[in-house]
Amino acid sequence: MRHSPSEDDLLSALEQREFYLVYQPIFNPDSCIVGAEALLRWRSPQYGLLFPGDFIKRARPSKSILRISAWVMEAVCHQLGQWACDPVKRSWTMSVNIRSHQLYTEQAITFILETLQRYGADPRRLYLELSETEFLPGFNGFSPTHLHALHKQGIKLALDNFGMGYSFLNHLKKLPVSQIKIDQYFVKNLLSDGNEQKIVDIMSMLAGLLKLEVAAKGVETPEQFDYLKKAGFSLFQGYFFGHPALLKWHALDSMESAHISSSDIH
Ligand code: G
Ligand code: MN
Repeated sequence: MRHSPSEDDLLSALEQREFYLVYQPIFNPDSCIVGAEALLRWRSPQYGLLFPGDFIKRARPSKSILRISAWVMEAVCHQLGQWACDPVKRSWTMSVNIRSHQLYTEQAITFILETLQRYGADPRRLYLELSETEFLPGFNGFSPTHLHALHKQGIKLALDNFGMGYSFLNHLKKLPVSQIKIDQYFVKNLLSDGNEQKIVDIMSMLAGLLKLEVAAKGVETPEQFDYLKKAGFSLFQGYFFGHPALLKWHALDSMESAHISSSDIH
């Protein structure tokens, strides 16, 4: 895309209901689905299909970014509430990427808790994925106290893109982390690069010692799955298992009005 969308573009896209979520399934070592990660997409008449990295670039949140983040939280809580009524899906977890700005204020924390409650969604099923690249020294302006408040209510924190950002291992002690999710970069070269294997093994051992779940994303082949399973990984996500896709049962009105076929794959 040649031009970054303006603040007005983003606000108008929200108004026109051009944002939607796709979900990528997450599997356990027995190849059973145990949850999904919600991923934001924007189908813009002007720019085409856009991914979050195309339009959420600025470190400081603008009004539109804050509103989009709130919309995402609302949509995932709605979906989690729907799953709670289904005998199979009620045990699924929902992972969602969040940015540190969603943890700045007490009101932001209250919003997450109230939204879960409003849709009858179980906080224990929600995983907030905070990318390690958000961890500038000093926590990028958010307060760890807020994460502890969410943790008390049962919400889980996953450190996303683990190994790619500021791998301050003391984050694992200072923050109520439940899961580390290693970046797909490490999975990509797993079978051709012995060093990558060692790094993956060490990350899995670290997670085991700290009693954290360890998840891999970007799993594309059965060989990668086998290696990661043997290395002790507990959760798997990637094209080998399923692409991010729309859910047939995703019944938010705004999604339906987007006229996107349920077989659409992204
Ligand atoms: O960082 P984040 O959790 O948002 O990463 C998810 C992104 O990675 C999605 O946008 C998705 O399209 C992409 N993705 C998911 N699975 C795979 C995979 O197996 N291989 C590759 N190359 N990309 C993937
Ligand atoms: Mn993620």
